[in-house]
Amino acid sequence: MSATLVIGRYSEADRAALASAFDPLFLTSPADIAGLDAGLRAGITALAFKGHAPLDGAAMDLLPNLGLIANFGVGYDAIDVAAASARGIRVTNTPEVLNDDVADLAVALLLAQGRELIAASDWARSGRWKSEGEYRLNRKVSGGRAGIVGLGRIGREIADRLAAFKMEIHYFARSEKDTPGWTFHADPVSLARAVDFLIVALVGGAETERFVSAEVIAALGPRGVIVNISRGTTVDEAALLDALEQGRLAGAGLDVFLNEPGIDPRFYALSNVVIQPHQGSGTVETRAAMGRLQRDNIDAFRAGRPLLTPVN
Ligand code: 8YV
Repeated sequence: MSATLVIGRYSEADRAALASAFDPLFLTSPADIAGLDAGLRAGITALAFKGHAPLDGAAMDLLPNLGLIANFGVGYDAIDVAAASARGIRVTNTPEVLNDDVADLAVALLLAQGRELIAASDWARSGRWKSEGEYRLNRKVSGGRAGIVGLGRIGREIADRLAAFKMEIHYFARSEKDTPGWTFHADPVSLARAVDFLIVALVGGAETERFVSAEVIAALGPRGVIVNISRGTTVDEAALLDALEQGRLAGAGLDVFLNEPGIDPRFYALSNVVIQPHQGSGTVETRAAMGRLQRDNIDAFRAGRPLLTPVN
């Protein structure tokens, strides 16, 4: 027997598509695997994974015949890929199909923060526009200096969009790219010093933990704004909160946090932070494409064909 296990919270449409394609077993979190009986566990060869709860070697050991973990998401930092490789388990993700949506949200966060869209909307809705007049002046974004931390697939989409906003484009990446007119910085402190708006588009995981450090935040300075659409781990969140509270940073636009969804309540008290509930890829269209790619990888694995988007 060769069964598929599905872990995570899926939309109705994805759940239905997974059910009709694989007749799988559904669980909410990796912690639930231990509750399955040993016979069921031994029959599982493919796992459709979604979410940010850690999937480690101990969980994999509970599934002795597992051959594939198909992740729903481009970021696979929740999965211990080294542990999977050591057990001969292949891992796939869903790159490319979400680039546009995540880049769109980064631009939206930048504009919402600079133009104070949330507070200005409240001003109109609450009747203050009518009783008190014009909303206060805010901050111009077009023509400013943007720094992209991580010029991968999503970072490049963000940079292309910001170039259309007549922004000066600076970036940090592991190596200089062929991007005429954009300025490469080999170190993030130098990047932060050169710009007003810092947009974080790094991959998650141990290697990039607190990459946007207290030193980077200090280099950005009191006119600086940080936008993060990557992972909460990539920014030193304690340093970010301190700087925002003490006026050493102008503001932030954040789609990702540590300990989602139970984020640090200090964020809620900050009117200069635009908060989004990790919804970068959260459109009907993109989530459908991500689900399709996840299922196509499982189909390929089951048929013995090359995986579409392998990670290891
Ligand atoms: C999540 C994401 O995967 O693709 C990623 O890396 O962060 C998101 O698209 C999605 O929310 C499912 O958990």
